[in-house]
Amino acid sequence: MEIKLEALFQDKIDQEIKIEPRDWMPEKYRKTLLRQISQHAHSEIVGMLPEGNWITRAPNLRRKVALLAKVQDEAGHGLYLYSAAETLGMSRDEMFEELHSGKAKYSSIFNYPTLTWADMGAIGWLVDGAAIMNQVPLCRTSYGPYARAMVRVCKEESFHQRQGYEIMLTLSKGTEAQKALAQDALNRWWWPSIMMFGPNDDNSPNSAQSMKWKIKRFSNDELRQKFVDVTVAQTEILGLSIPDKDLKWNEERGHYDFGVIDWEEFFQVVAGNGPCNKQRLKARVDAWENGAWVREAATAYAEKRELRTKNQTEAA
Ligand code: BYC
Repeated sequence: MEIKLEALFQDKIDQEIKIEPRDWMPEKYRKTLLRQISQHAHSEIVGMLPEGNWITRAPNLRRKVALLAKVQDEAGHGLYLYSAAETLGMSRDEMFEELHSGKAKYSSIFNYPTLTWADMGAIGWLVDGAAIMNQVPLCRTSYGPYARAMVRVCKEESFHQRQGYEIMLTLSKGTEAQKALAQDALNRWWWPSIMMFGPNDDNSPNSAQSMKWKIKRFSNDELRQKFVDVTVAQTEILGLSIPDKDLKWNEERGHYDFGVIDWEEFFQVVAGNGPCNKQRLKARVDAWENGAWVREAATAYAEKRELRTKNQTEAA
C-alpha cells in the first residue's frame, strides 16, 4: 500500500502538481520540508539582528527608512515561513524551542559581525543577492504553501538587493575613505556569502532526494556558480575587486572559475563556533523571554473575547 502511495506521490511531483497540506506524503518528505522551511524561517528572524544593529546609526533619514523597512520585511518573511512550516504539523512554539536550544540550524551567514555602515550595503547586495539566487527556484518548489510564500519573499528580496547595491554604489563613487569602506566590506562578506549555498554537491547529504522530490530545483554548486557569474559584472561597475586571486573567466566552461572555499570555517560556523553564534542565539532567547508578557496578554484578551461572544450568542 505504502509503495503504491509513494509511486503516486512521485508521479504527481513529476507532473508538476503541487503537494498540499492534506495530501498524502512520505514521512521523509514531510520531515525534509519541515527541516528546510523552519531553518529558512529561523534564518529570516536571526537575519534581522546584524542589520538591526545599524538602524540607529544609518547616515541619513532615507537610509534609515529603507533599512527599517528591509528589517521589517525579514520579520514578515519569518512569519510566512513559520506558517508554511506549521501546515506540516509542528507548532511555532516547538520550532522556537528547537532554535533556542541550538538544535535547529539557521544560515551560517548571520554569524558574522556588522562592523561598518558599508556592511549594510554588502549584506543587501551579496547576502540578499545570494538569497534571491537560491529562492527564486523555490517559488516552483513542490510543496504548495512553501512555493506560494516564496513568491512574495522574492519580490521583497529584490528590493533589498537593490537597496544594498545602491549603498555600495554611493560609497564606491564617494571619497577614498568611503571606497575603502566598501572594499573592506566586500572583502569580509564575499567568502561567507558564497558559503551560504551550502556544501559542495559531493558533500551535500540532502540534495539527491530533495532534487528528486523537486524541493530543490538546482544543486548547491549550480546556484553558487550562477551567483559568482552575475556578481563579477556588478563588482566591475562598482570599481571594486573580489578577494579571490583564482577568480577568472573560463572560456571553455562559459563560467568563472573561483578559489577553494574554506569548508573548515563553514562547518565551524554551522556547529556554533562562528564569531557571533552565541550573541545571536542569546538575542533570540532574550527576545522570547522578554516577550512572554505580550503573549500572555494576547492569549488572555483572545479568551475574554471568545467568552464574550459565547455569552452574547447564548443570550440571543
Ligand atoms: N548555513 O545537504 P545540504 C535569508 C546545512 S537567506 C547553515 O546541502 P540542504 C535571508 C544543511 O541544513 C538564508 N547550515 O542541505 C537573507 C544540512 O544540515 P542538516 C536562508 C547549512 O537543505 C537576507 C547540512 O548543512 N535561506 O534567509 O539540501 C536577509 C548539509 O547541507 C547551510 C534558506 O534557508 C548554511 N549556509 O541544502 C535575511 C533557503 N548550508 O539540516 C534573511 C532554503 C547547508 O541536515 N534552504 N547547511 O542538519 C535551502 O535552499 C537549503 O536548505 C540549503 C541547504 C541550500 C541552505
